[in-house]
Amino acid sequence: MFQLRRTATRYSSLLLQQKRLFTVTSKLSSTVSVNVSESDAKVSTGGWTSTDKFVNDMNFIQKQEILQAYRVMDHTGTVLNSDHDPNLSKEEVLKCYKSMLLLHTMDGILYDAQRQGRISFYMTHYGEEAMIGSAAALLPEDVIFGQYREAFMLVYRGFTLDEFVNQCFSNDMDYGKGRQMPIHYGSKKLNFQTISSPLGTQIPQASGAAYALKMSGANACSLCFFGEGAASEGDFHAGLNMAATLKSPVIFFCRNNGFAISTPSSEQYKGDGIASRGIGYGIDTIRVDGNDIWAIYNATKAAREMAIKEQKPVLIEAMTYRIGHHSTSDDSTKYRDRKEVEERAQFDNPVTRLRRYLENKNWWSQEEEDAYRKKVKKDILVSFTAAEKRKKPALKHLFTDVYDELTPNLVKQQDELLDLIKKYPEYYNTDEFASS
Ligand SMILES: Cc1ncc(C[n+]2csc(CCOP(=O)(O)OP(=O)(O)O)c2C)c(N)n1
Repeated sequence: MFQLRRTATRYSSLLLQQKRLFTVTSKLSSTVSVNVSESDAKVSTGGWTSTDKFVNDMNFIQKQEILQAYRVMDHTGTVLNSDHDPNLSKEEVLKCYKSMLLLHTMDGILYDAQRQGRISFYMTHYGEEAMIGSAAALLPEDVIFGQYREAFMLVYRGFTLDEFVNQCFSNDMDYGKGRQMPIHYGSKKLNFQTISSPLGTQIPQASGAAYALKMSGANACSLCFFGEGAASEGDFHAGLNMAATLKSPVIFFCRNNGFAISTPSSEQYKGDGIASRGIGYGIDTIRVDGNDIWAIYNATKAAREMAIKEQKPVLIEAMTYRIGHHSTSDDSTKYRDRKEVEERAQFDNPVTRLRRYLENKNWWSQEEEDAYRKKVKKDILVSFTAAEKRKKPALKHLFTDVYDELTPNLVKQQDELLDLIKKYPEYYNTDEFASS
């Protein structure tokens, strides 16, 4: 009892300190507008004192009905309720469709390149191309935190083919200086935080970034992508709770594609997917048809508005299906029926849906499709060939960038490496590395 009371006192004093901190921050800088309202900083115990909150019946709750997914366009490309058609211009719709085709073509070439041993790893986006709707609904100042299957965002924001392939080849033009596996893209210019391999790390980071945006008074949000598998990580819960309690403008975007490598979602969770968890954390939540670009577009646009205007997090769960293997290190025929995959690819394909939408409007033809596919394939191969010929990053970058200046132990390690290379040139050919 005594212990409990002490913890409660400590918790309230922490909250009070937090409240004081907000006040101090606002007093310190008159130029920084702090969007934390007085009521945000108020201590609340949940108000479990009034008798109408208590009952004499003992009920264990098991929620039966599932949250339905919002859909705008069916698999024939027909908009079900015209009020929900975002009515983007021909140019805007074509930008989305062409981005899908480019991504699809790049995935094919880079996947094969890994099979030929020319790059070390790759991940495709097959089946998840409709996610591009989220890119179209955001503004460039919104900060993106990806998991790894989100190259669509970069394609849409204008990451060049050279930038994609230089990263996948880990050559001297790779922004990460060859320190990460392929597909770990990042772009400061495009507000796309660099991908990191351990699942879930990006989730609390996105909450933190959103809180920083809130504190600086920016008119922007952060958006965090993750898979339903990554939502089993502890970081997911920490990130959501932090954003909910600190009322931070972040869109949590779950790509629920049914699998976490070989683990089907039926073995990943027993509850109603990831959406139910958003509700549990007091976060406004929507489930959408993840193969419907317009459902994703509308939901993301509305979520962005809510997140920024009302300064709070929003969760979107997009229900889709991973058509490709998890990565080049996976063979999905070992754990799922090939026929099921073929059926999904044929009958509920996000690219075909948008293509039909375009055809219904007479905005696209087979000739244009053939010509565009041919052009992007050629462009990708030109970038690919150039990237493959470039040197690897300079060896010194094994040691740089962790500290501002190399520490004495790193200098020692670097000297040892250089001595070794000098002593055994037949084993350490440095010709393929850039000199600086
Ligand atoms: C902390 C951690 N555990 C395990 C892994 C290995 N791993 C990489 S991807 C992956 C599956 C993730 O599935 P999901 O989040 O559903 O995303 P999807 O690949 O389906 O897009 C696993 C287990 C990892 N990278 N990090």
